[in-house]
Amino acid sequence: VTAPLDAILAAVDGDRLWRRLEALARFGATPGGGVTRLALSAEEIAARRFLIDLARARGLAAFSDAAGNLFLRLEGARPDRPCVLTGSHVDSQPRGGRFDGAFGVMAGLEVLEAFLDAGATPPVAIEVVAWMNEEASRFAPGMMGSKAFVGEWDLPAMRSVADGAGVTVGEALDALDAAEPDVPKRPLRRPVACFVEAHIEQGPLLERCATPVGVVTGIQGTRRYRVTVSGAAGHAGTVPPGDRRDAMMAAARMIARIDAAAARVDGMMATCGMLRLELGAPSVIPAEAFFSIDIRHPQDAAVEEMDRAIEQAAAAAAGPCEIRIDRIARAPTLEFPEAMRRRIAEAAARAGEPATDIFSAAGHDARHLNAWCPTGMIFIPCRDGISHAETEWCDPADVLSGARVLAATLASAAWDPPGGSAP
Ligand code: HGY
Ligand code: MN
Ligand code: MN
Repeated sequence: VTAPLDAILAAVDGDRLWRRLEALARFGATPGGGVTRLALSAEEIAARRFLIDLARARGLAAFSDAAGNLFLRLEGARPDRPCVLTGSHVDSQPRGGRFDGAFGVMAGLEVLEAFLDAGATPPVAIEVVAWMNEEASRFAPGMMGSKAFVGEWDLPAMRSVADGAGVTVGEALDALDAAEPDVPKRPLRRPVACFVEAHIEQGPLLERCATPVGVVTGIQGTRRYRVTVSGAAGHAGTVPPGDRRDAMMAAARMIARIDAAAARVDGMMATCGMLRLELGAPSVIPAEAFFSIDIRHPQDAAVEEMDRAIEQAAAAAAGPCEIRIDRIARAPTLEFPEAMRRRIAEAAARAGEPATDIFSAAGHDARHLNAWCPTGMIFIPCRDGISHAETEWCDPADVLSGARVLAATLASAAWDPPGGSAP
């Protein structure tokens, strides 16, 4: 039996999808046209309710799990068989964009509606997931929901992580449960036939080559750190130079060395995006500086070398202060399976959408699913490659192209399921 693909593709409605993306962007909307919808925040809980209502209005089922992942399910002819899974995340960076994550979730929902409109019942269920805390901006490290789903991180450890206000993931998940008493839970580590994540590129390459669809070949490796520099508070004007233990100046020396080390490695991305000072008062010598380091590179050896450079930078910069480096995340460069890349490329051809291979510089939940089941990703362009910013934008025509390739890929996987989950 082959998929009624022409009917499904004809039913993919770009206008409906675009309206849904606009509606989702209202949850946590910022004056600058972006969104602040942090993981497990009131804004994200409201956005999830919007998704659950949309799904139920079409007879789709909504589920969640102990890690706060949300699943919307189109039943298949064989409910007992592992489902085909698609989706991404609806949590955002602070003043982030309205397409990062959201495109993958809304395009997935659009595909389920296209199946319904085409009267196409897939042989196995197709589910759209919104992973909990992909972005790491409130609770670090990110991708908590997908890590917990595949068993890469245990729930008690995850629940103990606190945000800047001292609220733990566990407390936030309990508040989520209270807001979703009508959403049944299913176990983590469920068998899945395959996972396909649609996402904006968050870079400029597809736009530059005027190609609407990217077949993602892999994701570059990364390491994430938190650094605590400890010194001593004091009067900015009276503590003599030889007695000062200025945590900010030591942090600045260390960060300058990290910047110089990264500049020496072609293609190394190093970012210190978060810095908090104690006290943070202009005429008080900072007793503590707390900052993040995010390094990324396609070669694992380069990331390892940068890791050593970070250690050396701390030793050289500390002076009279103490420096503690906490490694909070580490992920090697990965390649998606050739069979999934080929399936997506063939789906693009079947949908009549131009596509090209592209490597992902940004991180995605698909990284963790790739260890669990056959996994692939579909990219669409975003304007000037801008993301993690309020000005993130997409062309509606590309949004439709991406959704059509996703539809063809999910239909192909449902009618001809690839391998299957890790045992
Ligand atoms: O940081 C990342 O790569 C992802 O966008 N959270
Ligand atoms: Mn994302
Ligand atoms: Mn992001």
